[in-house]
Amino acid sequence: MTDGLGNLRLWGYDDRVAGSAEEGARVGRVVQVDRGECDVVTAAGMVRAGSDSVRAQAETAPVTGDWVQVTSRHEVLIGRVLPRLTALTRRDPAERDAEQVLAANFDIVGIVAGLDRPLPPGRFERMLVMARDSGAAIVILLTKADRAPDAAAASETVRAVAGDVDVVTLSARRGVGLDDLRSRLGPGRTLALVGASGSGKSTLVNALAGAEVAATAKVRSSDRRGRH
Ligand SMILES: Nc1nc2c(ncn2[C@@H]2O[C@H](COP(=O)(O)OP(=O)(O)OP(=O)(O)O)[C@@H](O)[C@H]2O)c(=O)[nH]1
Ligand SMILES: [Mg+2]
Repeated sequence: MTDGLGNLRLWGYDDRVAGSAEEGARVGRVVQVDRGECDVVTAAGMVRAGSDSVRAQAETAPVTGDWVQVTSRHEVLIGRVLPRLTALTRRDPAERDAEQVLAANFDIVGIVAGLDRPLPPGRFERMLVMARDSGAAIVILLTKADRAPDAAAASETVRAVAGDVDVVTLSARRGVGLDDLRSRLGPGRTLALVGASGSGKSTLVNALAGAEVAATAKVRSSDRRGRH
């Protein structure tokens, strides 16, 4: 931890990232994207970075989770987006063949579904396909077990559809299943959550963090990072 990168390692910086960056480049990880600007965590702390103005249209636009090279002459800019190790993508509904990348470089993707309502037919399978395509490990997270009349039976139904994918039943309210999920994470590992609005993603993030880091309950149309 004497190389000044100790902090970045907690954000997932490792030899694979180091190996894909140019010699001497200042590397950081995009933790949030909004209105064409990004919050990027670097060894020196968090910086607000614009996308490089000379970036060609065809070049990769940064998404949450990307490792990037930043330059700072007059303002901090994102130069190169490093090759993605994993990515959640979906077809752009407007452009039939264009793929939209939602998030990158997570180790695990959690498909979140609330046990307080029936699984949306088709949607669950689509999320499973998206997760399989991402290249990351997958876990199905069944939330709100305290709201299900028979959580065990509901979990069994999901297991039948899920095949070899692990299923964890949780209740953020009662603290059930959190240790199981925590044991799959750890320093430097990144979890991406996908799931319908209201399925309990933000509540889960807050329960894991032990702090109110994500707003819950209200549906926010302007904020769909890493979601589906
Ligand atoms: N009873 C119970 N309610 C829960 C649990 N987890 C989440 N909820 C409730 O479910 C509602 C939606 O939860 P959110 O965490 O905001 O859902 P979200 O998936 O982040 O939704 P969007 O941000 O709209 O995509 C909130 O009212 C939560 O309090 C749980 O384990 N038990
Ligand atoms: Mg939310």
